[in-house]
Amino acid sequence: MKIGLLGAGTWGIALARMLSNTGNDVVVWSAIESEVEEYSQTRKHPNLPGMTIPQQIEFTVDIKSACVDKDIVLFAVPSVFVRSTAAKAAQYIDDNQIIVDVAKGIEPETLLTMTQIIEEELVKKGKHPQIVALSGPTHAEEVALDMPTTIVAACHNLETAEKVQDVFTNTCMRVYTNQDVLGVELCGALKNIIALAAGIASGLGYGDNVKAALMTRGLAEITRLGVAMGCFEETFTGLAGMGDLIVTATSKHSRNNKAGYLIGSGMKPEQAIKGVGMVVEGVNALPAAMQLASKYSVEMPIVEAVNAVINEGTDVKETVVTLMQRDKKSELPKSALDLSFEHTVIKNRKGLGMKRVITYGTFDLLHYGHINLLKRAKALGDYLVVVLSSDEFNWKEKHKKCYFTYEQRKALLESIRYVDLVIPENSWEQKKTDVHEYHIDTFVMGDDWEGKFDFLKDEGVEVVYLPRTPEISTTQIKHDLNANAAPDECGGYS
Ligand code: C2G
Repeated sequence: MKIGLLGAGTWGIALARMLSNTGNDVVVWSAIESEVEEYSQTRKHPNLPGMTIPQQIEFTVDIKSACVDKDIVLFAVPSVFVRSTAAKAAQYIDDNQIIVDVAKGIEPETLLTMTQIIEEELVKKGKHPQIVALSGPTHAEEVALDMPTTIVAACHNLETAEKVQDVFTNTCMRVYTNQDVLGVELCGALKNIIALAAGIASGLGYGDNVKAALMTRGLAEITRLGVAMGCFEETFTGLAGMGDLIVTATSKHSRNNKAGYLIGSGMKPEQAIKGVGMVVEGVNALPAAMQLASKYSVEMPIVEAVNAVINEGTDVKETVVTLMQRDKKSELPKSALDLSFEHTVIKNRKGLGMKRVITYGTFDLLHYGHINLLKRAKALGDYLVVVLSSDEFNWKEKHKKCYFTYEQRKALLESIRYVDLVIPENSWEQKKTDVHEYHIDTFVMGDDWEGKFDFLKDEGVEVVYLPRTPEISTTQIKHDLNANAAPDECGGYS
């Protein structure tokens, strides 16, 4: 394979060496002329002392010669240079190439991941090649010494992910594929922040207990955000998530861990970053992480604590104490019963590529108008989630007094074979997170709501309004019930 590698940083050079040693033609581009001259002459990289750069690797400052006529163009520049590098390279890239990105981060101004930025810049020049995110527990220092390593090749197109898997797999590197690109990239970007936190804790003199707590709870908050953004939970317990977090938060090689340690030891953040002498991606990822947490209303206490220390000058010790004293939390976001039910139903059937539909309503005095709506909604997919208005929501927000309680209405709905899951509707706003949390493809409502929920299209959801069933409504039934009800002997109503 002919491979153009953009960026002569530690990770880029370690990968270039690996790819060259496994028989690929590798050209490395760098914007820094002095780097190109030094590396091509000395065949040494300052951060990889135990490694020699193969003679076969060509170095250049001409980005065209690193892109044209290549099978793969690999972005290995720091996250902050991905957009400018993609803008430079776009004119030389064509659609039948595979673009691979190993940079990890999220752009604060746009909240885009690295592959999304590259795609945006290539589309500006009318280019639409397949793009793969390559991410996992991979210290360059260990890859440079041919130590066994695993990594994830993430692409929406499985065939493309498998092609990259073939090119990067060798006796030292084992590659797994994953189609949840956003999940993989989110892990890669946000785990650096948790690594900063772990380093800060060590710098404060705390031990492994706190480090383990930060890693476990840190992964939990990254997972919560990812699921809210429509990613698969499994991605976060995989190599790109837990795997990468472990190496980054515990390893002496980790720049984020090192920078955190210096800060925890009392150094100012800017001094600590200078002290590490390399890019500390966790610091770059903070603004975006804070914005995403607020956009998707996900609590991320560890990210917030690190942000307070790095960007708001809060006292480190005080921050850790606050973090450890947070209100008591259950480790399970939902009751164990709900979780196991969802897992058995959603997870088992998700693998069948099932389409998930959601609808919302009061469904009081369940009648054939409701049933007809539910039947048509289910026909649009394989799994129907009914979000049932709670008694409080009905009263406060819809000024409806229900004939049946929430539990009674829920029991009736669960007896209908079209309905797969019934969950409570407690607010108008929850739709935006529900559609991600339940991996919804289609939102359905009667056309009396025509247009009211079109904003869900921005969440990647199909919005469908179905014609109401005429001549039947809960209001009408209530009215008839009262009008025709015969008072029984004690004056009550049956
Ligand atoms: N419906 C219908 N035909 C009827 C009556 C109702 O198609 N004759 C549909 C409504 O359009 C709605 C669903 O059945 O999509 C549930 O109706 P309601 O219980 O009246 O729900 P509503 O009060 O509209 O609550 O956040 C959205 C709200 O919870 C919707």
